[in-house]
Amino acid sequence: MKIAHLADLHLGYRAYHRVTARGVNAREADVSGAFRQAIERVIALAPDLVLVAGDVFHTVRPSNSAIADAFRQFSLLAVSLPDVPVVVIAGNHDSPRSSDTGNILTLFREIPGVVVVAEEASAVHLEAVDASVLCLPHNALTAGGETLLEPDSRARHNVMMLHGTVGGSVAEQKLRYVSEYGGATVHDTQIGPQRWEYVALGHYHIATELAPNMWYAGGIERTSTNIWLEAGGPKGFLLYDTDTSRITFYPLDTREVLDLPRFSARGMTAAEVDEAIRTAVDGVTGGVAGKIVRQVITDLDRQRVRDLNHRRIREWKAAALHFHLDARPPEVRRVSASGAPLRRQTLDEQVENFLLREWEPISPLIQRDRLVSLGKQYLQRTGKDA
Ligand SMILES: [Mn+2]
Repeated sequence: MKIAHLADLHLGYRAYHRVTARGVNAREADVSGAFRQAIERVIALAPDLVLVAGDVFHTVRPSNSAIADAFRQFSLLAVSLPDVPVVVIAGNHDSPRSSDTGNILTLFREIPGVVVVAEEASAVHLEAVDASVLCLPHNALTAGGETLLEPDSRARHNVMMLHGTVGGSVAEQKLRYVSEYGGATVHDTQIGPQRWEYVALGHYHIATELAPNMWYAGGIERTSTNIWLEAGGPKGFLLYDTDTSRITFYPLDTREVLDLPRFSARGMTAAEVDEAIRTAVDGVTGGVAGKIVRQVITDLDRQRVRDLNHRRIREWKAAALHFHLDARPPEVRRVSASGAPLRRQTLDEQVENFLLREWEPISPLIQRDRLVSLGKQYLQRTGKDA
């Protein structure tokens, strides 16, 4: 049996202020384009089963255009592969906190062949392929109470799909950073990948193997809170063949995101800093036009930021989809982070950690990543020790 495994589509994600010729946010259009490509590839691959491991939408209340887009693509998939079941679970991004809000994903149940599990853990039996898919959407993992994670002995194929963070020593080594907040954690011993033919994971945005038959598919575009951490690798989806235990990653054509190598401006004049930035930008193959680019410069105080060649920086900003010159002043005040003796937090990091981990947004419309970058901008403007 061949299983196509997609996750973290984040349809309706928006960032920056560029719009397409049709007035759509450029990044929303990118994500939509990546999904279109993914569906096209899946149709061409004609797997026996399609799994979507959560975060179909970026928000609990996506825009009408995002909903229409998703409906169109899932319908196309169903029409093109009429005998192939499609199982979708909800992730933390598309699960409302209150169950009476209702989940938009349930709309896709109207499409023949599409099964949606949005709230409770549920084993979906698929006659067509004689498979049982144990589905653990985000809310099933946060609801508390024990869910029995047992394969269905009557089914020929047993697959598990969950949206959350996997705990355990292997996962902790491989998931290099906690990129996604608000997810539930399941320990790998609870899952027991050896008991399943395949375990399809969603939530972590980089395609990652936790066991030969247990993978995060990663997102189809870069929509994490900190996209710079996923700048390097490709985005795409997976195809797992249960007969050969072989996994294949299918990369998608996505917009380039470049985190230029950071450097310290200690002891440099503004002109020298200018020169270093120019060298970095000139070194970008194909130039920065249309790309998402960041240059972090540490130990750069406000005075020298003011003296930079802003005309040229504006040109890069105009050419790129997003060009972020992230000038970080010398760190004067450092505070030890609790529970991490070797790690010292800067004020910037404290603000980031607070806004991302501790603070509860008062409205789902608040985009945490934008709030963090605003917070950092304000810190910088104080010209103090941010
Ligand atoms: Mn996600």
